[in-house]
Amino acid sequence: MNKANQNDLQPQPGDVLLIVDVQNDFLPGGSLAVPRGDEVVPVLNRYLNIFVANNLPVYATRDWHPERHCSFKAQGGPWPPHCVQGTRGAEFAAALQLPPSAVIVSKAATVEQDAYSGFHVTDLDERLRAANIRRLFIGGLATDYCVLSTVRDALRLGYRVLLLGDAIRAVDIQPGDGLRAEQEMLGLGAQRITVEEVAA
Ligand code: VGL
Ligand code: ZN
Repeated sequence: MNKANQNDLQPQPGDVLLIVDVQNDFLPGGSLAVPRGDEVVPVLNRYLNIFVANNLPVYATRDWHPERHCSFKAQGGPWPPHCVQGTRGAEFAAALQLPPSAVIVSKAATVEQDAYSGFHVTDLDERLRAANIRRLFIGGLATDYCVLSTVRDALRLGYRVLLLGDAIRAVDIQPGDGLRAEQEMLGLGAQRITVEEVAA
């Protein structure tokens, strides 16, 4: 890779780190565990260190459901109860080193409304625009649901997306769902990166 391209991967003003749904219920032992979901945490901590050291903003989305949310099986939805507001399962992974300045974006927070994308019925786009953000470094859980939806919306809204290929994991209800999601995101214009390229 040439030097110009490499420099381009260094986080700079206009960039944010957007961490998607790294919550206990999506980790091993949680009610909607993503296989090897815990593996994203130490890698995200490395991205976090880089962003914090450079005084760059960090955003974190969270699935934030009321009890009896429409996406739960008892209500006819596809999922076991997960990320219920105020429960331990809805908390961010304890080992995730979010800075105090991190902006928390809650989604799917009413019974009748589900949202995989961090942009869906939130003020995320408004806030990013107000802060002159043009480029999003996106990682977290799960590749084939909330990461995919968030990346689709980000690209549609005109942001550049750097997909943290080493800091995402998939539910993979059908084998290959995660890989297909990744292919779709790259096809739509996201660029896959790893922390070594950013730290270089
Ligand atoms: C998610 C399933 C249900 C996610 C959220 O964060 O990817 N997946 N709710
Ligand atoms: Zn959910």
